[in-house]
Amino acid sequence: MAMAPKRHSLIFMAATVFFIFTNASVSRASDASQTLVAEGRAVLFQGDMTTYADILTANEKFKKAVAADSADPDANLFYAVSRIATFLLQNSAGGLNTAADLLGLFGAEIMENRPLGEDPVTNLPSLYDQYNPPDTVPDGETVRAFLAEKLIAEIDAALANLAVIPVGSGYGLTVTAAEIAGDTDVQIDDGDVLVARSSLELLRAASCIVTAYDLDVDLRELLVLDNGDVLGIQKILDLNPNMLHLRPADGADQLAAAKSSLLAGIDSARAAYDFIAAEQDPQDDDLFYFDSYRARQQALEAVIEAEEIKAALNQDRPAEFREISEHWRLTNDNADQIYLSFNYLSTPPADTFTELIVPYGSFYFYGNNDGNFFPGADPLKKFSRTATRSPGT
Ligand SMILES: [Ca+2]
Ligand SMILES: [Ca+2]
Repeated sequence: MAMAPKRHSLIFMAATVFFIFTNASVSRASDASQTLVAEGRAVLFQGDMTTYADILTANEKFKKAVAADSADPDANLFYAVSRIATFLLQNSAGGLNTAADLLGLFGAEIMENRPLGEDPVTNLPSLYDQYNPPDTVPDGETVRAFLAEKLIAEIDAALANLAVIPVGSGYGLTVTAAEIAGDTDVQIDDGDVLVARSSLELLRAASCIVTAYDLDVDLRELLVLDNGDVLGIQKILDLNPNMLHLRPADGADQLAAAKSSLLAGIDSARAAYDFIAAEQDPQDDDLFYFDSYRARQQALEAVIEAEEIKAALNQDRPAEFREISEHWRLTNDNADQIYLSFNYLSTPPADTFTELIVPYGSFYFYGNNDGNFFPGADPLKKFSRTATRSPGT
């Protein structure tokens, strides 16, 4: 900032001073959160040495970073991820508050001090190679209530963290090669944030569906009997006549919540696909990317199927999946021929032919192609678009 010359009015100087202090206080908060983020990263990224306990320590740093500056996108991104991991890994001080607590009731423990990559969970107790459920196994309603209250609340909190990240404004974060003891940096961008959002929204939808139904069964009894193959599913239902009935109190609301989470998850998945498919930078140092044409097509097909589910839900009709088969014949002046067949779901792939190796010579493309059939980047410009389609060749 330039110094205010002496002749400027007092008001101007006051405004300047105000600006300096405002700025300073903003950057102090930001400095604090950035410092905490850096400390969290230092704990989290120790190459091969990082343990599950380090994630929990880093989570505390990221939590404080968000508390210091709730608008810090890096702090919110790291906290969104680490808080979900912590929910899975950390036993609470008492009661059933985390997934680790739940696992403990079923007889397995989290081994915090194992390095990442090793299984963080001990084996379930067994007897004669069968699961031997301890007396602490909760009843079905306890598990349902845990999912409905604790899990969904944690997902919502992580989604709120992700909502702070200004998707669409070129946000980016780089985890350096040094941090992960890798060969390259890892770039995180909107595509990855959208993948995370979609995953959480879909997990939320699944949780809402499960918790809409009555699960008031004696799980331990069920597990013990099931070991001996005594119970068929009909017997289970006979013993628990209310099981899997929509809960009168909140079942309908839970299903409505499931629907809105599902729709949001599908929208985020489409946005993630569109963003990643359009990325122009080298992708092999990105977090989520398509490592082959096939992987990209599979992702696109999954998104198209999900969008059909969305349309069906919105129009209150069954989802309909239709696969279209196309058969094409390419010929050239030498009467050489190439036959191509491909299948797609409702929307033609934009660049089906990108991996086609065109033999020597000038090939003609035979089809009822109006030039819009293959939108987008179009390698078919190599071909003359003339003549007729040869279906079913
Ligand atoms: Ca890149
Ligand atoms: Ca990317």
